[in-house]
Amino acid sequence: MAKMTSQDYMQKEDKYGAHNYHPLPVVLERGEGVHVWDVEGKQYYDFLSAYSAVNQGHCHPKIVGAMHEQAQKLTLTSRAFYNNILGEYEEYVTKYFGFDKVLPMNTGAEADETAIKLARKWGYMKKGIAEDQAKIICCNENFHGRTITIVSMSTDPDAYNGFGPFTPGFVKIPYNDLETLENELKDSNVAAFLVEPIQGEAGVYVPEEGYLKKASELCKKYNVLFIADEVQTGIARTGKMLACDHEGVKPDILILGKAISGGVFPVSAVLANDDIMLCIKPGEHGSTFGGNPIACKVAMAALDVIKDENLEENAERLGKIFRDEFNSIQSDMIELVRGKGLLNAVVIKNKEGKTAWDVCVAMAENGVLAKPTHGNIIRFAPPLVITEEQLRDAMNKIKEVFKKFE
Ligand code: IF1
Repeated sequence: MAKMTSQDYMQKEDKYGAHNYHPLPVVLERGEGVHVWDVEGKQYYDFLSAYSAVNQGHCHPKIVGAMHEQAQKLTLTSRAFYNNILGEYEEYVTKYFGFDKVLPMNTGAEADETAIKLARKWGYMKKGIAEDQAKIICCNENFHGRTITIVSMSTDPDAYNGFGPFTPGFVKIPYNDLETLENELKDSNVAAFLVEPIQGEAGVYVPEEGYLKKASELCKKYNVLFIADEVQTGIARTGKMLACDHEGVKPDILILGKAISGGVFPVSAVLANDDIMLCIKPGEHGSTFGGNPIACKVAMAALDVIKDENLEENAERLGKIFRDEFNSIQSDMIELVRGKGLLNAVVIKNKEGKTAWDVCVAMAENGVLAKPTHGNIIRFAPPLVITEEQLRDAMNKIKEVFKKFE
């Protein structure tokens, strides 16, 4: 049988798969480190990292090895019984991030949902909020996942249109606006403030210096939990282990996902101290796969790699080079570059009908993969294992593309 082409693969997905995505016309077959290859053998730099899940690079041998080894012993017990891996992981990850306890889940959305349930429980049991009256403050242009409760917080019509009715109890305020936050915090029914330290999906919106610190102080002042969704910004992506670390902020509840497993397996986690975490009692929350032995082994290996390979420092240093190099590109399509560490975005100005999508298609042809968000913003997030030489090589390919559009 003739070898299938990219076109064949795309047609098969179109015929048999739900149309809930509009991918770039690239069919990938293999990944290693910062590179991926398509079915025709073309090599690309991956500058999306599966939306910051592959921070440790594709198919990292230590992480894949951990999965392979555990998969041959015990894959899943459910939480109906104990196993010899979960406790080891729980101790490892709570000490790694400095919290009393962890509630293990699988996807980022599940972790956000867990954090919302935990905050409400704490509101009723510890803050004395009247039953079913708990409110959670969230930010305009947020992205926390795709469940009905989470899109009930969304201000993006594409995320919520046609999915109502919505979960009540969310108060939406502008991001990076401390005055509005304080006004809303005065409502004694507010249990928590849920925020992304940098808004990823919205287009890598970095708040003003001191925003997170001040917001967490205001939450303390009004006895409201500060919840950091670090699913995308965490695990060294912004040049520190957590984006909150840039301001020395310790969230009351920390949400992790994506790169906590290096993109090898679905792993997410909610971390908190006992006074919050113990508000959920046996039988009140759970997940079939949450905290399964493979997930635990994979996550410990993935978190080891972050420290072993100094990926925080690498992200910090190379992120600066990336932004400097991008700012040196002379192109009237480049409106601005913003980001922290290796989570960056470029705002594109359309030119003669050419859009961010066209730039991404041209970059793919030139061997660099990235994808636009919200139409005119291109996010650039390579694996944190990228070397300076590879970064500069990729930048040269990107510069060639912008020169073509001149
Ligand atoms: C898609 C976006 C990024 C997240 C934050 C929770 C979640 C995400 C801060 C939920 C997930 C993913 C979802 C994926 C694309 C990607 C994405 F464009 F959708 F928003 F990264 F910016 N909190 N983000 O960024 O985690 O349930 O997906 O494991 O839905 O297309 P999840």
